[in-house]
Amino acid sequence: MTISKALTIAGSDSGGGAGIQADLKTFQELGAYGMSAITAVTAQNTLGVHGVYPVSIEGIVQQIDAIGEDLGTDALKTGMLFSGEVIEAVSERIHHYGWENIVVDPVMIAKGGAKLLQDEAIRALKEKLLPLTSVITPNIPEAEVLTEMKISSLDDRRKAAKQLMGMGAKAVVIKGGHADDKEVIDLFFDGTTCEELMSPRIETLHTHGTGCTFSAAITAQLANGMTMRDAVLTAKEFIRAAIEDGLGIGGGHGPTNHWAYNKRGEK
Ligand code: PXL
Repeated sequence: MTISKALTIAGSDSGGGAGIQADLKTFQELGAYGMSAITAVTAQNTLGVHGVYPVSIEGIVQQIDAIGEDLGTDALKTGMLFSGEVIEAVSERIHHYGWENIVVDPVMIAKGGAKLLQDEAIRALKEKLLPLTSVITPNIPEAEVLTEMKISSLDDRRKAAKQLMGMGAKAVVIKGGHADDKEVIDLFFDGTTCEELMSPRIETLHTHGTGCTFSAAITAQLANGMTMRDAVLTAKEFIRAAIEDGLGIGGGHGPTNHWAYNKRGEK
């Protein structure tokens, strides 16, 4: 049996709904062996981010090297990278190991407004990480920051996706959750086809970690050998089930249900 391996380079969420914790749970559910390099520790629950403790560059690089020199990986995702310095170091290591299937979730701010990426880091993200990226998965506010354009219409989203491809990403998913369309329209663009992927909008407060979970599901399925389009389609089903069957825990923005996708398959 060959084991699919997936690595997440991201922040820790003590509340377990987002970050490294969401990624590893998602990898496990989709049958990929999960590994992590932690970039920052957050003290966090469903009510908000109470503290951010960055890991040193040396500490981050050493975690990545520990994996690169022994286990290797079939796919990886980046989440909270926090600073330009971290982005430069992580990009350099990805290049060094020649890793493929690079999923970039350009995490910028947490739901409560806490900054998970410093402003100066945007340039490093565009110049160093985007050229290595297999797929980038911004929401609309993140896509606006990266492209420096206001995104209102669906046509704006198409233009933004093309611009992100022009910066080096091989595929783009602009997530439609933040738009006010009746249905959620995620735009998938891989350089040849530009597709609108629709799903029903689910009214809930419990969406903490949805971006992390979605990009982790893509990563796991790329590690499993799926094509990009199929990986994105599975990730949509995974996150839909996880939101629909929410856990209802915590007093604020609660986590999604990482078991839901597989539990449905068992019925
Ligand atoms: O969902 C973005 C995100 C990513 N990574 C960490 C987080 C959050 C949101 O709160 O805490 C560690």
